[in-house]
Amino acid sequence: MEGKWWHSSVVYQVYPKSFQDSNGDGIGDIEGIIARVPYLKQLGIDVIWLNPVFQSPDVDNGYDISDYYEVNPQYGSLADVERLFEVCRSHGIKVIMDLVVNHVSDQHAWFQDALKGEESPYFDYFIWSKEDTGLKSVFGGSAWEYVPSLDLYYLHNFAVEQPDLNWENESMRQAIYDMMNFWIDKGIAGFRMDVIDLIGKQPFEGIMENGPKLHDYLQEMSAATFKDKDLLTVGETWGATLDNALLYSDPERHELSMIFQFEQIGLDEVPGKSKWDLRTLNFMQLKSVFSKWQYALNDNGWNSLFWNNHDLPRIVSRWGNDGEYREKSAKMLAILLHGMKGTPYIYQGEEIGMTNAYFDDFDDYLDIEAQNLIKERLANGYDKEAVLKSLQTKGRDNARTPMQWNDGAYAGFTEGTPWMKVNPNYKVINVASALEDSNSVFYTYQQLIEARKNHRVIRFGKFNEIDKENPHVFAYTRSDASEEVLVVCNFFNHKARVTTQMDDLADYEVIVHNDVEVKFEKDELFLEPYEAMMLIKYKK
Ligand code: TEU
Ligand code: CA
Repeated sequence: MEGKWWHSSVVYQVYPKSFQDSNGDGIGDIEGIIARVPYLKQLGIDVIWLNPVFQSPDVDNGYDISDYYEVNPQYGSLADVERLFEVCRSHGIKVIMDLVVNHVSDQHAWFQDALKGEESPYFDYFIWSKEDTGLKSVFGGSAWEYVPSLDLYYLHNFAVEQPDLNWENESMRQAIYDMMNFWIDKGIAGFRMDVIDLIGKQPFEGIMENGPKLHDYLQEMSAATFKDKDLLTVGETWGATLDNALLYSDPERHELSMIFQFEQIGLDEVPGKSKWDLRTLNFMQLKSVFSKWQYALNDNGWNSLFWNNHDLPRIVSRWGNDGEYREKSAKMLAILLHGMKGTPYIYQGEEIGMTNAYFDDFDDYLDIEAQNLIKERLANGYDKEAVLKSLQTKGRDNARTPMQWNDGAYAGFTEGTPWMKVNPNYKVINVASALEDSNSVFYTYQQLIEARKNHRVIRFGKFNEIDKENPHVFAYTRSDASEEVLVVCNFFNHKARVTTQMDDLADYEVIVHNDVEVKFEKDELFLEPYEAMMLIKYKK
């Protein structure tokens, strides 16, 4: 396979508000990120995905953009952002930015002008209705907001302050492409495209995801912007299926490099209900979903690999064990994911095994989604404890607590008062102590990134699941003509073993392992709780 640079890259997601404050105002900023570039270099990542830093009233932490061409002063200036690009470049790190074009902020000049009514050239940039058709917002309540002065409703899939853009409007689309080219010209390496599968929406037909013109728009966007620029483009697509994943990422179609699909990450949710309605994760299903995606994109298209982002709870708290086996299970989850084919994404703090926040006061949940949920559920008679439990398990705030750099005040995140509470476990879980301990989760991530660089087979080898029926172990190989990598992961807090297809284990060398020795006897591999390994065999 002919490799593109992003086939060989590992991406690190920086959530600027919570990464590193440099001026004591309690809010992370660009200068703070610049100071931490050497740390990211040490980890070994190739690309930073920067969450939105554009001008914004910050109702949804930057996903409500009021000016695409300006930087939110709380993070710094446009010149600071350009300096960040420069510093990253000098460290061999690329930067991709968030592209939020399903909606803007209600403070954006387009929407403000549109509020004047039909004579505004921007009126048609938005979606208006004479009535509330019953559509629901992702953040709770109706997706229609009434504007008394116009006697009309506008569509907002997310917060009231995030009016949806009307992609049917050609001049709006052109304005978006101009803006994308502005940032491409500044030297960014690509875009992470927020809820991009909503742009083809047909709200009056009740279609939000995967609308009829979605792929036409993406091809048009590509042709107008990044098509010949060798950029990384990754679409956030909650409605992705195997079939449409290939539509997005088949290179012949010139749409996106890859997508984020969420099938495995939703497996602990009751199908058809909300993300708050939980069921026990079925491990066999997790294995089969991972494998299905790996097989489907073995030859064409490309996968992204992730456990976490700023919207998801911390994986070690979710499907690992954030008590006794925190480090062991965090490493296992890393090995399981990073052995697969695709581009891995690491969310800030994941590389040191940061955990959910477990705040027990409603006031510590700052996310608009959380605050809406609290209001809605308490008003509907839910028990306080139950609502708290939901937030502790699935709230987006879990991933958004400040990065834990050291065991000093506020975890070294700020010298002032942090905008959001620091997780109290920072005395134990922090970067400084991870760097001092050669056995820490950090070094497992470092080894996995290094292994991907060193072994073509990890980047491009064919995926094959083995020991499919094993109820405790996820095991697979990756192979090409000259090498074979074997990944074996015990997903549970008890011992397990692998009995099939292991007869030539003596031929393998260890690349990454979260235990001291490989226990192999009489064709059986014995695994300690959460033990995981990545081994390699050189074919003769
Ligand atoms: O997320 C899209 C999205 O649908 C999520 O809001 C998700 O459904 C939600 O987290 C479930 O709780 C993107 C961004 O990643 C998110 O931060 C934004 O809030 C959202 O779009 C709106 O821009
Ligand atoms: Ca700051």
